[in-house]
Amino acid sequence: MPIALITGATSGFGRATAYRFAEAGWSLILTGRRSERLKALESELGTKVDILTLTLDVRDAEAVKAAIDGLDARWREITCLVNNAGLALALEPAQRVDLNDWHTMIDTNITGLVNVTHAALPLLIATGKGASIVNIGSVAGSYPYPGSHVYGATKAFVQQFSYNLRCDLKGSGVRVTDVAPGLAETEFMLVRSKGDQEASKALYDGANPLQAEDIAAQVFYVATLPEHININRLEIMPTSQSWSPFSIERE
Ligand code: NDP
Ligand code: 8X3
Repeated sequence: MPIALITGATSGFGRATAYRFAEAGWSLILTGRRSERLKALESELGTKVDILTLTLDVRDAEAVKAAIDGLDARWREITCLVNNAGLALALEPAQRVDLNDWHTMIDTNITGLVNVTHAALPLLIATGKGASIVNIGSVAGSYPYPGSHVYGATKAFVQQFSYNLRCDLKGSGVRVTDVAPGLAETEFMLVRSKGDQEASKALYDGANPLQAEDIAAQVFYVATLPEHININRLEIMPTSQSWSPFSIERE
């Protein structure tokens, strides 16, 4: 069975993606920082498919390299890497943000994604045709909005890094896709608001947002297309979400 390596599998898109791939019988390498959630996934999915869990902070380049380099032969033939681990912080405007929040987003969404990609690339290239990297970007990488500051900028990085990887991977058979969701109901807003359940509820209430399973279905679709097809970018919004006019300050 093919193997998928999914980062941030303990919640939201990553967790739903683990379930989607398991439904199709894929073997799974699941990572996240919360080992109790990884254990729960192991017992929920481990009866159906082979699962290896790795408690890992993607920001720790050495730990990421050691974990991936240390995979034994049975787990090295990775067909799909889903770079999903990420977060937004700081709802305030840029001028009021705690600098640590900006660093955490950059360290996770950019450095973490790069750490995992760098460590996994040799394995994906060895798999060759049919292999893919699915990077979870965001609509925030393309469209500015107040309070997006560094978060949106990290997702713009994800988009351009995905395109640039494609150039270098030419001839390897490895595909790269930037999956860019809009409003989706996960623990995302709970993390962004630093635990404010009410803020999270208020964001999603009545908005009919995307659900984690909607994104998981798209990730699975992208990764299981015939090997000659590469979707470069897949942008997905709930029907309820669209754009506003430019904001103009008048004297
Ligand atoms: P969740 O908060 O539900 O899940 C985030 C996942 O990322 C968790 O499994 C968390 O695991 C993991 N994670 C966070 N930081 C780290 C870290 N340092 N090391 C390892 N794992 C980490 O949010 P979503 O499912 O919504 O978010 C998944 C991705 O989707 C993110 O990249 C996000 O930016 C993106 N996204 C989300 C949208 C939304 O509206 N929900 C829309 C567009 C993009 P743990 O805490 O156990 O480490
Ligand atoms: C999350 C989607 O619209 O909150 O990446 O920025 S949005």
